[in-house]
Amino acid sequence: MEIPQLMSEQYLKAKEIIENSEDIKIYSHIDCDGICSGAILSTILDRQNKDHDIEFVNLDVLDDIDLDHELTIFSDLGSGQRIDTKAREGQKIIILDHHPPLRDPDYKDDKDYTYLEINPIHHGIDGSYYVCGGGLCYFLAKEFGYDDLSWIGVLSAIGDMQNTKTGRFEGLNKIIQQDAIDGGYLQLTENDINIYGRNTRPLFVALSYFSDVKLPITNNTTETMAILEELGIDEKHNRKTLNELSMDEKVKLFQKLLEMISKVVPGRYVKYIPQLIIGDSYTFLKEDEDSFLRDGSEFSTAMNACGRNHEEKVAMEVLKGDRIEALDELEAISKTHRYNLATSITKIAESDEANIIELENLQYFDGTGIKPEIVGTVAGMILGYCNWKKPVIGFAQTDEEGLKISLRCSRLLSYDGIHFGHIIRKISSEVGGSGGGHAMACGAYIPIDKKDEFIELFNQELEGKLTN
Ligand SMILES: [Mn+2]
Repeated sequence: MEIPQLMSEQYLKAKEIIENSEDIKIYSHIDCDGICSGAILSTILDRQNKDHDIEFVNLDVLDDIDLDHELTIFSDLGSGQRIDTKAREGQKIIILDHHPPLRDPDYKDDKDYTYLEINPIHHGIDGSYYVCGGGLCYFLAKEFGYDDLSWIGVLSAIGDMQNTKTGRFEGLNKIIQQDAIDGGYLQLTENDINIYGRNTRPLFVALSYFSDVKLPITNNTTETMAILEELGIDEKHNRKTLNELSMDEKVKLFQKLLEMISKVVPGRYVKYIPQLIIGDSYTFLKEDEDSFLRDGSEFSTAMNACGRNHEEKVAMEVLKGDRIEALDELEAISKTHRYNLATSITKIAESDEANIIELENLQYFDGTGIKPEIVGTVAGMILGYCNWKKPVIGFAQTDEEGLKISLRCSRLLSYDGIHFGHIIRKISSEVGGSGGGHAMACGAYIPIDKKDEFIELFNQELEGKLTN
């Protein structure tokens, strides 16, 4: 795939607009993709000696937003929000977003302000798998000649889970990946074993988090140690990381996982098993050998940890090159984040109370006391304690009236064709809320008194769609 001609022209135009503006504001999203987008844009503006202000925001603050600057740039958001209602004559707006757009491509035509929206969907390119916010910003950087930012584009796509369908990048993401490889920033290992924590977690710990299917090793480190011993990949007394395995050892581990998973999944899922174990892995070559920044997944997790704790700027400074102060802060934030997650998991899944309620087609837990920002991550980790054949839904109160909902499920369900992001959008709007997201990780906000109704409707909606 190449960048469509019309899109290239848009990038040229975006560059011109930036070059001719002095007073610039950036709004970007609070997740890894949004933070990467902000870091790329901010770097472009720094290098162009443009004063600018950047703010990382939730989607809900954007509707009817006041525009106070000559140029406002929205990245990884904006397409789906009414950011234009207060635009004044002569102002300029650039949107770099990959989410479903509210406005048509010809929207700009009769406006008395400059409006430029670069969205792959306008060009027939799927924004879930072929390019995300950070990638769109990278192509702008490339227009300025800043190819060295390609690795941030790759990181954004990892964070945005653009590779979940096939385990590798496709479409415009592939161009970004190639730029990063050519520039010496990225090492791509194709068809690697794909288990989180390759650089920093001992393998016996990393394996115990396997939760797409409930295996004997799931949440059971005694069992993972036994298996590593059986496979003879244990000579460092269980301190070896995935990264340190030889090819031969990886093959053995792959076969073992394949065998274990095959035993427990129904026939229709068998063809998806290799995808659960194997995928491309990404190593950032400019990072220190033993740093968690070296592995793409671990780096993106740290970015998300900052987003969930309202410390996006720390994350951005790390991306922009501060590996001293900002990196220290990033480590501290990640540590606190991990502690908060562990405490939440203990409370919900490891206590004697029945905190996880299982219905016919879903299971849910009440996340009272859990920060709404982390309830999704918690739901993902709870999955290992639940029935993997159904999604897990967590609820956390946002204020007196609002409830945040987060859903996570086994990748197998999404490979099988279920898109929970679409389902949650539908059901949440039926009860007066809003939501959306990915096939296997999504969320919504609903009025607090609609919780029971939401659960009931969701459960009904899934009737007949899951294998039991
Ligand atoms: Mn995004």
